[in-house]
Amino acid sequence: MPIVAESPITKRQQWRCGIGAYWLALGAAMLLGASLSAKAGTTTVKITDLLQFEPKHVVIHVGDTVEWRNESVLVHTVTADPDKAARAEDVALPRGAKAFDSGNLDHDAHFRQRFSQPGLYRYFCIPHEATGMVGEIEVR
Ligand SMILES: [Cu+2]
Repeated sequence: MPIVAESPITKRQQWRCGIGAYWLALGAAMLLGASLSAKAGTTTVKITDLLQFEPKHVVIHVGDTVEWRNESVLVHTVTADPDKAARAEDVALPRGAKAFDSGNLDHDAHFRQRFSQPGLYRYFCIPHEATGMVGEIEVR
């Protein structure tokens, strides 16, 4: 009775298989990396009962979005409009950036703003500007 040997996998075939897996893994990693870098981020800023934006200063990248969430019981605004500020120093907009204003945000409401111009944005809350309710977004 003849012994049927299983076809042996040569060293060369093993090597090829290893190289193929390597390139497949590398390609998958590159695709993942590309999709992660292409996806713009969202940063959350909380509006607190202490009449503060938390964090007060955030750093984001061009194209990112900031979402403010009103976690306090009071009405607040997120306003970066020089025409609505009592004090000029409470607002800053990079050259070419448009003013924005969330309008009144009730408890649990949120407001999103995407930033496409790099630079420093300083904004305030209309009802609480006098108490120093000011925040900053640094867009790099
Ligand atoms: Cu406020």
